[in-house]
Amino acid sequence: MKKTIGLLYGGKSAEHEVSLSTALAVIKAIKFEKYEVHPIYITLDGQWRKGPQLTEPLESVEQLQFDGDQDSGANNITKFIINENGEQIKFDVVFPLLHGTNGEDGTVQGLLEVLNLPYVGNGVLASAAGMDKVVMKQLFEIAGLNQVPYIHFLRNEWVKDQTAIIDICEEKLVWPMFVKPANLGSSVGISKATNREELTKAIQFALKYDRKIIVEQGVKAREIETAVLGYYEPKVSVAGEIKPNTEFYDYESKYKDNSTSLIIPAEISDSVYTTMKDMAVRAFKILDCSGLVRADFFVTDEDEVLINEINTMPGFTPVSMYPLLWQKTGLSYPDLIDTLIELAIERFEEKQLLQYNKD
Ligand code: G1L
Repeated sequence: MKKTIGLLYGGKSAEHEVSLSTALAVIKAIKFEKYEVHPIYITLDGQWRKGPQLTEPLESVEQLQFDGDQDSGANNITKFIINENGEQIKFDVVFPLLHGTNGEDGTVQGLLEVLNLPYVGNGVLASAAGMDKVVMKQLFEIAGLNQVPYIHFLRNEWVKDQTAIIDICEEKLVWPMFVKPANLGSSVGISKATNREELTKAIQFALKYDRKIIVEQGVKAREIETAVLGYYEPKVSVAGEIKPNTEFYDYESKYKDNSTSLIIPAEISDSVYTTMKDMAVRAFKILDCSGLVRADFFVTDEDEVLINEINTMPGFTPVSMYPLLWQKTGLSYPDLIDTLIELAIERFEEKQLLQYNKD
C-alpha cells in the first residue's frame, strides 16, 4: 500500500517563495512508487487550496499555486483533509514546509497535533523554542554549550532607558556587536554596530521587527554547520562550511545572491568535529527536537567551537546545506525524505500509546 503524504506549503510569510520551491523540490524527488502526494497550498493572504492528488512530479512552482474555487471559503482549514467526495483523507504523514502565519513557529505543528495527524520534523515546543533566539540561548546555557556572549531586552526597557541598555552592552560585550530581533527565522532586521551611535541605530532598526532584541558579541570565526537526523538517537552528518562573500551572512546573500559558497566536508580537525557532533546532539536534545535540525557553529582560529543556533526548519532543496550534508554523508535526497517520513510515523505511533487520563 502506498502511503498518503500531504505537502503543506506557501503561507502568509516572507518565505512564501522559498516554501514553494521547497515543495517543488520534494515533489520532484519523492518516490512516487511508495507515496501518493496531496499538495495543499496556502496563499499569501492565507487561503487554503487543496490541489489534485499527484502520481508524478510537477515541473514548475506555477503548477503548485492552485486557483481558488468559488465555494472555497477562505481560511477553511478543514477543507484540506477532505477529498472530492467529502470523505476525510487519511494522511499517513504531512510535511509542514512553511513557517507559521506571522513567522512564529510551532503554530502549524500545533494545528497538525489538534487534527491528530502525523507530521515530519519538529513538534510544537522545539519549533517555537527554535524561533526565539533568546529562549534557545537560555536552553543552550542550561545544556552547558559554549556560545557567544549576549544580552537581551524588551522594547519597553529600551523606551524607558536607552542609555542604561547601551551601558550594559558596553559593560558585558566587546565591539563589534550584532543586533538581532529575537523572533525571526531569516536574517531581516540584523545589523552590526562598532560604537554606541551605531548600536542605538541598530537597536531601533531591529525593534521594527520584534519587541524582543538580542545583542551578541561579534566573533571572528568560520561558520560551520552540521545536519542532525533522528529521534531518540539522532545521527550527525559531516560538517560543511559557509563562506560568505559579503560582510556578513544577511537576508540577501542567504536567499537571493550566489554570494556564499558551501564547502562540504568542511576542513576542520577531528577534535573540532567530535566536539561539534557532541554539541549538535546536546542542542537537539535540550530543545526536545525530533526529525531534523541544522546546527550552526562558529569555529575560531584557535579552534574554539561555539554554537550559534539551531534551525528546526532548515533550507530543504537539494542545493541547501541540510540535504547536501546528508548527501555527502551517504544519504541521498530521496532517501532523506523516506527517513523523515519513517521518523514521523515512529513518533506518532509512540504518541498514540500515551495515556491521557488517570487510571
Ligand atoms: F518537513 C521537514 F522536513 F520537517 C521540514 C519542514 C520545513 C524541513 C524543512 C523545512 N523548511 C521550510 O519549510 C522552509 C525553509 C521552506 C521554511 Cl519556509
